[in-house]
Amino acid sequence: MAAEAHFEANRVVASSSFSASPAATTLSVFFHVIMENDSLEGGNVPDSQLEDQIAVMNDAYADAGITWVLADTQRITNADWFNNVGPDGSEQTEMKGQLRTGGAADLNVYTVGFTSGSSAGLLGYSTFPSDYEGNPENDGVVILFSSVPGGAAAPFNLGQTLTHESGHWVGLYHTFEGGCSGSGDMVDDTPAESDPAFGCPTGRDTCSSAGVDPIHNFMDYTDDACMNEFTAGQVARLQDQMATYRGVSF
Ligand SMILES: *[C@@H]1O[C@H](CO)[C@@H](O)[C@H](O)[C@H]1NC(C)=O
Ligand SMILES: [Ca+2]
Ligand SMILES: [Ca+2]
Ligand SMILES: [Zn+2]
Repeated sequence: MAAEAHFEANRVVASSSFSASPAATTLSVFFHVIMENDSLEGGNVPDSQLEDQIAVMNDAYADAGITWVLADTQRITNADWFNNVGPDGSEQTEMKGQLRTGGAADLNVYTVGFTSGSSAGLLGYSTFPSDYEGNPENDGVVILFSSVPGGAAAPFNLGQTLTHESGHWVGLYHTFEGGCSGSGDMVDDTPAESDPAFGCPTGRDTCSSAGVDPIHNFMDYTDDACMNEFTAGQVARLQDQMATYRGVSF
């Protein structure tokens, strides 16, 4: 709520919108491939999969006015980070402190294994634009290495994990944020849903308010093959979030 109050008070309205010409801004992506060893199972994601990942992102964000460009890839062998890095804890502080590069508008992506402890089983996590100023070193997205296109994490291996996590990074909440009541995800054209949807449950409708659950939205928890949209309202929000907190103009 504090973040939303700050956003309302400081909102920079981006110049373009969903209905206007979409081409607008180009953002750099820095991949940090964290490996346990040199094998594919050890996290050594090939360049071809990273390039395919960027292509998936560019399809997803085509109507949002964002083009992603792969700026650099670095490969680091560190079994502790690969296995244990989570949203809390010393591994994350250490890893990002040593590796993060660029400024507020540069997307740093760390691919890891999430095999142990509190991180076990995660697909990914991200910071929000409004977090940047207070902790720039922590800014970025951490994803499961096998969630990229061609990875082993079916049904989450078509690259939509990074679409979803970068959705947070550009300022979007989950479509199920807040459940059925209140302002939910702060976006008017995403129907409210009570909790995350999994798989691809066509027709799911968990809130009595108008509209079926937005199961095809990138900000739900459905399978990669089920996700295919950001709404016009999400595009307006993310453009204003990026203008307000990351200095990006559209
Ligand atoms: C590399 O790491 C993976 C993942 O932990 C493991 O399954 C594999 O046995 C390791 N390979 C070698 C050669 O150490
Ligand atoms: Ca909504
Ligand atoms: Ca409904
Ligand atoms: Zn999420």
